[in-house]
Amino acid sequence: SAVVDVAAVDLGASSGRVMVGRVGPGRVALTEAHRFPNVPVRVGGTLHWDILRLWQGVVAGLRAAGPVTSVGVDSWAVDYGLLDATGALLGNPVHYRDARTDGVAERVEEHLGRERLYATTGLQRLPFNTLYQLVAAAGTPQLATADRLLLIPDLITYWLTGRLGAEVTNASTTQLYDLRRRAWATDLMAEAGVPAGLLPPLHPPGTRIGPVRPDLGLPGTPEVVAVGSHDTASAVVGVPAAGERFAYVSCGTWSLVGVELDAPVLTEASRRANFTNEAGVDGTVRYLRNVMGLWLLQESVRTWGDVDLPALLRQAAEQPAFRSVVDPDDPVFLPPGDMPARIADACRRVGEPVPDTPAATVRCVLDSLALAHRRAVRQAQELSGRSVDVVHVVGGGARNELLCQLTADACGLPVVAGPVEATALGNILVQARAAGAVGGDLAALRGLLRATQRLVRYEPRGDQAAWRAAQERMGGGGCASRC
Ligand code: LFR
Repeated sequence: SAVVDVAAVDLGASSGRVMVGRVGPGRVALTEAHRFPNVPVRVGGTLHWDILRLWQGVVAGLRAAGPVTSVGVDSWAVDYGLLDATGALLGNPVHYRDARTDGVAERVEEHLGRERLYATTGLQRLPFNTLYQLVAAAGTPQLATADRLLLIPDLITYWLTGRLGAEVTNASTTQLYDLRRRAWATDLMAEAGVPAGLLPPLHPPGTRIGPVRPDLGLPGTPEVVAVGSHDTASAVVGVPAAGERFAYVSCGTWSLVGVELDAPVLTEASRRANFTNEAGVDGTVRYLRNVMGLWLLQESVRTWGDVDLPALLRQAAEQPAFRSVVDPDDPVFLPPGDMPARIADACRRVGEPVPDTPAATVRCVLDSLALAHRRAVRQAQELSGRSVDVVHVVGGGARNELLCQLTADACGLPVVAGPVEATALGNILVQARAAGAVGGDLAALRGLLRATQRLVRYEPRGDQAAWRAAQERMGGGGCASRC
C-alpha cells in the first residue's frame, strides 16, 4: 500500500483547522494547512455559530492544503443547521451554550420518562442534547419550514459535496439515536414531536460520500470520506493506547473522560451517574462523562483580557494545593460570561476560601478538574467493570503539564499525555484506512500512533489520602448537581 495525503477539517469551539496527514505503513505525519478563529455571535438575544465564516475557513484551508486524496470533517456535537426543501440554510445554527434550552430537559424527561430515554439512547443528560434543542425550537417558523436537519460536520460535508447524510458517531449525541438498533429512534421522535424525515439517512465512519463540487475549484478534486465526525469519536481513535485497560481524557474546551467498550452500559446506576454511551468508530461504545474542562480556564482568561497564560500557569504550580475546590460540573459554569466571579461565588456557597488572585483561581480550576477527572475515571471503571492501569490525556490539555501531573496524582495512575492533535489524527487515520494506505482495527491504528507520535509520561506522586479528602469536599457522587 502506498502513502496518501488526506485532509482533516476539525472544527473546535474556539478555533477551526485544516490539517494534512501523510500516512502509510509505519508512517503518520501531520502538518497544519490553516487555522482560523471560531467566534460565536450573539444577535437578537441568541448565541449563534458564525457558520459562513467557518465555511470560509474550511475552503481557504483546503486550498492551502494542496492536492489530497480525500477530506474528512469533524466538529463538536449536538448542534445543527436546518435546510429548506431546496437545500438552503434556514438561519444560523444556534450555539449549544445558548439559554434557549434552560429547563427543557426536565420537561422532556417528565413527558418521555428519563429511564425510557436512557434505555433507548444511552445518552447522558446534557441540557443541550439535540432533542432538547428541537423541543425548545418547536413551533418556530424555521423548524416548521425545515426539510432536513444536518449536524455541523454533515452540513459542511453537504456544502462540499451536495450529499445529504448523518454520520453515526455524531448522530449518537442527538438523543434521537437508538444505540442498540443502530438506527434513528423513530418512536421517540414521534412522541417528542420531531417530524419524521427531518433526519437524513445514517452512514458509518469510513463511508465514501462523494467528490467535492468542481465549482469549489479545490486542487485535485478530492473525495469526501466520513470519519468519526463527532470530534470526540475521532479523538478516541487518536488515543495511543495498547490493549484495553485504559481510560482517556479528551481534554480541550471539555474533558471527555471514560473508557472504550464493546457494548453500552444502560444500568440505573449509570444513568444516575450521568454517564453516556456514545457511538465510536468501528462499532465501539464511548462510555464517558462530560467534565466542564478547560472552558473554566479559557473563559477566565477571556474575562481577564490580556494575560500571560504560561506565566500564570507557572504561578499556579507554586500555589498551595487544594486551597479551594469547586465542582466543575456545576451547571452555573456552562454559559459564557464572567468565570472568575462565578468560581468565587461557587467557593463562597460551599464555604471554600475565595481565590484572591488569578493564579489562585487557575490553581482552583486545575485542582478541581484533576479531581473531576479522578471521579469520572473511578466511576467509569466501577460502572462498566472495565479496570484500567493508565490514563491517556489527548488534545490541547496534553500540553498543560500541571494539569497532566495533577491528573496522574489524583487518579493514582500514570498519565500518558499526547498527541495534542488526537482528533485530527483520528480523522486522518480513518480516511487513510478507507483509501487502503493502512489496514487493521483500532488497535493497529493506535500502534501506528505509538510508533510515530511524541508522548510524555507522568507518574503519580503524593498520597491518595489528600486527594480523597479533597474529593469529599467537592462531592464524590459525580452527579451532585445534575441528577
Ligand atoms: C467536545 C464536544 C463534546 C460535546 C460537546 C458539545 O468538543 O464535542 O463531546 O459534548 O463538544 O457538542
